[in-house]
Amino acid sequence: MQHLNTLLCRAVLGTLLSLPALAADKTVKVYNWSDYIGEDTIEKFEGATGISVTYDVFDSNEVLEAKVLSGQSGYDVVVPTSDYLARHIKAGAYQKLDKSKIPNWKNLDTDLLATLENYDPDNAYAAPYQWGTTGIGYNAEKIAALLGEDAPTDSWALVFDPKYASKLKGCGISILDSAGEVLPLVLNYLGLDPNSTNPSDYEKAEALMLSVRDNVRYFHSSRYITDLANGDICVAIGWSGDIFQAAARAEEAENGIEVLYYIPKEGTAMWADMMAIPKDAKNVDEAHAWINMMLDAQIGADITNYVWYGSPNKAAEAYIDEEILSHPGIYPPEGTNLFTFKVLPTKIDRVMTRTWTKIKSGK
Ligand code: SPD
Repeated sequence: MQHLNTLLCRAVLGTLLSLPALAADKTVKVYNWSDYIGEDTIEKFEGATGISVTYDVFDSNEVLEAKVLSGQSGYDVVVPTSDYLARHIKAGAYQKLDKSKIPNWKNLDTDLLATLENYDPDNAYAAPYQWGTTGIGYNAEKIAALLGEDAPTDSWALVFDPKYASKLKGCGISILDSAGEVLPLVLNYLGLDPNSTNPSDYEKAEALMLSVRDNVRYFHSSRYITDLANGDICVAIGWSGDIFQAAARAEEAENGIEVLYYIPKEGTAMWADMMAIPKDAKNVDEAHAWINMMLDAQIGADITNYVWYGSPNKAAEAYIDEEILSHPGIYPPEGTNLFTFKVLPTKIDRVMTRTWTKIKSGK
């Protein structure tokens, strides 16, 4: 009898001990941009769903694309920008969303969804996550000290004109490390089509970039947040929310550095990053649960309130800080000079990649 009791106790204990293990069996693997989620978003998702999250980050579409197009991404949810998403859809890299598992879809801004149909007809494969612009972040005091009243802090000339860039070499200029992000901005600055399919336009962009190349401290797509905040660089071509995060970090550090962001008057890119489920996803229900939770009004607002990017979530606006909703750098006013990225022919992609390699190597 004693023996039987011991066995029963062990069995009950064994079952109890294995319960958390069972809960932890539900998992979702998410691959998102760095510095792009609320402080406690993952924790809240895990608490509400019992699904544990593996969360990895990247800082360029090119890096994400290599994984997704390999067909073995290893992730359940990834977040490409809309133009890359379109390419991936054509390559058959994603599965269609089951919207019956995303009741929060109703929270999305229908005008934005209509625009995004240019990349993903019927919004069949992806849900918008956040959107933003590409612009210039700068250290107000250093730029004023080096360029005085001449500082063109409303123009790409601050970086793309050697007259100014050469004076900023010492304090540090950084540029996003991506052909697809930067070459359209250069073409647009030159008065050319930012989505040009003419190879000779890329030669012009290359010539301009080589004329300022020596003044660029580095090409990188995430390091500039910390470096702007610390004063290790003074100008960055970067993404809106990242620059605002740099400004917030400097403010928190009380280091006397004021980081500002502007959308250059010549115009810039506006883009949206999209949540999609790769073909090789192993946890498809959990991926839908993740997407649904990101589209919750409060969670969506928490993300925007933390990362300072625009929200695609209309219902979230009730919870987004007024300072953000009325910020022209985050929600650009009507009439701001903005363009979107188009999907370019593969031949032009190759031209862009070659051009970028030459620019970076300085030859
Ligand atoms: N740190 C988050 C940055 C998100 C940037 N997405 C950019 C896409 C631009 N085409």
